[in-house]
Amino acid sequence: IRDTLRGRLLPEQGLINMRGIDEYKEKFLNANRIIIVGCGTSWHAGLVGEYMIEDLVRIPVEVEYASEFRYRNPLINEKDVVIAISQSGETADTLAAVKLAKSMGATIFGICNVVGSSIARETHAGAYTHAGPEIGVASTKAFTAQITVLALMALKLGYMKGTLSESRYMRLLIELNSIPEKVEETLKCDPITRYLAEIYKDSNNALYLGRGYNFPVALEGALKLKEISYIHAEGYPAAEMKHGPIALIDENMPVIVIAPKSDQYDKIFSNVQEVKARKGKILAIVNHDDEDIASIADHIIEVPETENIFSPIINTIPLQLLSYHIALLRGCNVDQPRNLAKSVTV
Ligand code: F1P
Repeated sequence: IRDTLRGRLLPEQGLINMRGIDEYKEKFLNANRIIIVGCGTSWHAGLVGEYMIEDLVRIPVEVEYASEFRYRNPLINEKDVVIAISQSGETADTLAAVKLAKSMGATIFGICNVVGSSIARETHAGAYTHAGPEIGVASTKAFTAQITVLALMALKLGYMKGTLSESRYMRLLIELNSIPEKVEETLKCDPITRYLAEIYKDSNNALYLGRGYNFPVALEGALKLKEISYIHAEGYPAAEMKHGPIALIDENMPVIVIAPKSDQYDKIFSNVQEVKARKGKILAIVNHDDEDIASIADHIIEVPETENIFSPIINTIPLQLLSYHIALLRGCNVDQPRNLAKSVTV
């Protein structure tokens, strides 16, 4: 995250330095809509981006799996801006989606990690994540870096468009600058996740719940568990639980709830109560001073509080660590999970 922010975030001067945005400023500010495409983890980052951009910039955003977008004959024109997200920059579906949107006149902005990769070369402009090489197949630090780039973009565009007040802009800028320290603090939860992995390692299923900015985090937490531990897991918006998944809850169903302080805290507290009433086993990700959810959850992992829009960066970390420790305890190869390739180029 420090490398992603370096040279881009200058809070003392109230500036965000992103050349790719400056060069295509008119295209972004006059866009009819922004379409974000990506696969897997990168698609989850795109969902967080949707919430950020619609919240701060007030431009409609759609997020699509590149693998669907490329085949479904989408309607695109020159007033659309497409943001393509890919760690490797080589994912075949994302590359094909970019080429299709470009041929229909859209402006393409890339968020890639690998400099000079195929997707980066097809874009009009972009921002590298600078997350360093991802050693394992499953995308981890690339995810938090992608969200960080999306946060920088949303802040900069919101400020330029006037949809974000100067005071909120400055407050968010200062908070974003403190995220690297908060990430370091969050990493101290490693021993507790190791301990919890022992408890949860023999589960056959898991349900991840979050609301708002932390709904995509629930999806990503579930994907990490599937990818490296081979445990079936599903991510769901907590409010959707009552429309189906609640039927699955009993004493054998671990439910991982992402529940930082936010304006939706009371609502997620009642979701936790609903799970508790059905004897689900609850592991909650909460802020340090949490009382309500902490008092009824079976286990908690405490993380530092931050602005709601940056909370996915923090809350993803304990979920990644949990999957990592569970995978190790189950004897899985965390760097090279079965059936997965680093970049899916076919
Ligand atoms: C997309 C992705 C990863 C996943 C796995 C397969 O890659 O789905 O999110 O962890 O490695 O590929 P990318 O387009 O972000 O490189």
